[in-house]
Amino acid sequence: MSDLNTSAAGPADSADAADAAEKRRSERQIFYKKIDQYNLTPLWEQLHNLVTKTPVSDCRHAHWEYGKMRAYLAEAGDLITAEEAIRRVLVLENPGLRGKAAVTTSLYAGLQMILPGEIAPPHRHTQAALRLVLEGEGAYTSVEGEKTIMHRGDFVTTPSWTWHEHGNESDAPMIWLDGLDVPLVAMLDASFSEHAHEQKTPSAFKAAGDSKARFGSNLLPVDWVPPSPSSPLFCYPYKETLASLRTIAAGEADACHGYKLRYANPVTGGYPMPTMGAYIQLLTDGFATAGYRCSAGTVFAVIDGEVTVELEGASFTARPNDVFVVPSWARHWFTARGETVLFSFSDRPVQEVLGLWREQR
Ligand code: 1HN
Repeated sequence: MSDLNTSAAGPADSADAADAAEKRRSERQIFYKKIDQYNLTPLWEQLHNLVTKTPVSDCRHAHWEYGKMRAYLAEAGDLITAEEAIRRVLVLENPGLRGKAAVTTSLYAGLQMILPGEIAPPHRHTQAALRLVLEGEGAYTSVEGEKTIMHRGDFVTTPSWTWHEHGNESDAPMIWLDGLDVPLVAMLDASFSEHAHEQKTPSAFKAAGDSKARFGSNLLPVDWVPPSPSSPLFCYPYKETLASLRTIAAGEADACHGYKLRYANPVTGGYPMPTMGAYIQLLTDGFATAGYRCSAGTVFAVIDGEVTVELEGASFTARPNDVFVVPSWARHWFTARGETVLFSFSDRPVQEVLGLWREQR
């Protein structure tokens, strides 16, 4: 009897307990308000949001169809010149991150168009850029004074703090996907930039193909010491990439990736740039991948073929030049129709050097 009396609260007791809890809550709220004026806040109210069991992100899966983006870019071409715009780009904003110029939490993506005869003036910035050429033939990007003529599917890099400009001497529009580490650099408060007119010594002219000759042909300049963690090779031609994929496709496919390669810095074997990894993968007709997820939110672009993507309870089919996003830790499945080639990029190099990157097959 006495046991029952002490352990089971009667109606009066529970009302007292509720009053006490309410009093506690309101005392805490008063306390929080008081310390707030002094720029202090209690960790215990948000610890569970800060240290989650698995990644929790505002980044959502997303899919942009090329036909729609292409039509809007054409309209933009009537509204503004490349010179006026500096860069005529439509930013692909993640629907969960609107207003932040972010395609994933750490990365930026945009579709850039340069019309015949236009130039996009030289500048440099601490943000690193990559390009995947989607449409057109023969326009150029110049990096550190070296021109690269671009073809569809080519992967072109503009490492941090390298001078770069674009020009279109062909007779058709040139369109490419830009990937930059803009949100990451913003998070680190490390944005610096310069325009060519502010520069006293313009970068020296180099012959087209200079970097491929020096670094991309199983040769290196004698006494070469990498001056930066970025690849000295600026262009990875699709013609060669596709030949590699088709050659390895004679072997066994990886259950989650099909035939997947990463673009490499030929000097170090590392990533082309320290903040962004870039990848190319081939899925044979009808290939269905096993479920896969990793902690690096990833932007994909379809180069050839067609892929049906299942993730987060949704499903969509991406066709050539479409762009889509797989958020961090979102398990996804791909099914290919026709020989399908997917380009992708992510912040995996950053996560790896910080010891953060995880995957689950
Ligand atoms: C940039 O420099 C380019 O050089 C494209 O083509 C997009 C987005 C944000 C910041 C710099 C380019 C950019 C960018």
